Amino acid sequence: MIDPDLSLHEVAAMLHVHYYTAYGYVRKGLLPGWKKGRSWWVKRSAVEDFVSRKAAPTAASVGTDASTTGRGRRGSAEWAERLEARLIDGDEAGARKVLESALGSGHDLMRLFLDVLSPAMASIGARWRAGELDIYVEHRASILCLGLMHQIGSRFVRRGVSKGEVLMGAPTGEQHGLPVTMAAILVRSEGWAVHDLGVGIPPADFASAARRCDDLVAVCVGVTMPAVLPAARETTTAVRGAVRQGTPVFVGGAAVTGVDQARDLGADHWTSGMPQLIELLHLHARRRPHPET
Ligand code: B12
Repeated sequence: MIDPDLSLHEVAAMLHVHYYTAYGYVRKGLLPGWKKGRSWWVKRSAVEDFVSRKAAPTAASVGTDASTTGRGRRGSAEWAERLEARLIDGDEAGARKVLESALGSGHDLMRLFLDVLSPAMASIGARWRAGELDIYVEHRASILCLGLMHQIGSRFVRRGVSKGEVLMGAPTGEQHGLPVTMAAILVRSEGWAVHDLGVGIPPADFASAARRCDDLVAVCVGVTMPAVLPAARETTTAVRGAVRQGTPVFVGGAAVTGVDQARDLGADHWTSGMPQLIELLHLHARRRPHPET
């Protein structure tokens, strides 16, 4: 069946909305589209999907509370369960559909990653540990997640002047790159130029990556495995010797549980989550001297 590409004017006419409303849907990732030259294009099937999602009953229309709409905690948990099932089956198209539908039901990128994708992966990890899932199922789910995070995340990259560079990565011994990449995509979506170095970075290499940045706002070291904490400490020490005084070093991830531990690892800050990290980055971006001075 032919699935034509529609211009944003055609999309706006089809949805009976203003051109800028259609543009907003695409920019917020509610309607999957792509840019060719100076114009945005959307598949007709994507517009039809969007219309059917909008027509689905919502809390307001059926008189239930917000926790059943897909926006509240219970809603997120339901999306996470659906995603988990698709990931376990290795069903990429199905997993993408779940994520697109969760976006359509009101999740922004942050909530999508933190409340839908992350719990789905945590549950897969717990089920692997309990011997319920084979290791290949977990590996396949991780790879699918990484691809989907990049695909969806790329739609949320802020255009315009960058707020500065942020370096992110995980030290030697760490193989959990997905948490760092998730954090990197979320920070990028807020307007920073993020260098995601991935995992297993020796301290000296982390430091030389920091040295090469012209407009560095912060360095973020991610640790998931407690066994990697000593390597994180070596990393913060090496990085500190390479950056301009006052450039903050953050240590975070599942293995770091409090501010005292983060300080002991040589970090300036610990944050309990991504929204707090982004708030602190904003603060530091405002305080830092201009790169030329
Ligand atoms: C996928 C996965 C893997 C994949 C990783 C693939 C990849 N590319 O990342 C592979 C297969 C490689 C793997 C390997 C192992 N894994 Co594993 N893995 C997982 C799993 C299922 C998901 C991890 C994940 O992506 N979570 C989702 C992320 C998004 O959540 P998150 O960690 O909370 O991340 C957020 C924050 O931490 C934050 N963040 C991250 N970095 C930073 C940095 C800063 C500065 C800040 C502020 C925030 C921040 O941002 C993220 C978004 O909010 C977890 C289960 C779980 N409970 O998480 C187990 C889990 C982490 N793995 C575990 C284990 C034991 C292992 C292995 C030892 C298994 C083995 N026997 O070989 C190895 C260790 C490898 C190593 N040395 O690192 C255990 C860890 C237990 C522990 N506490 O020690 C877990 C919890 C599974 C379990 N239930 O036992 N694993």
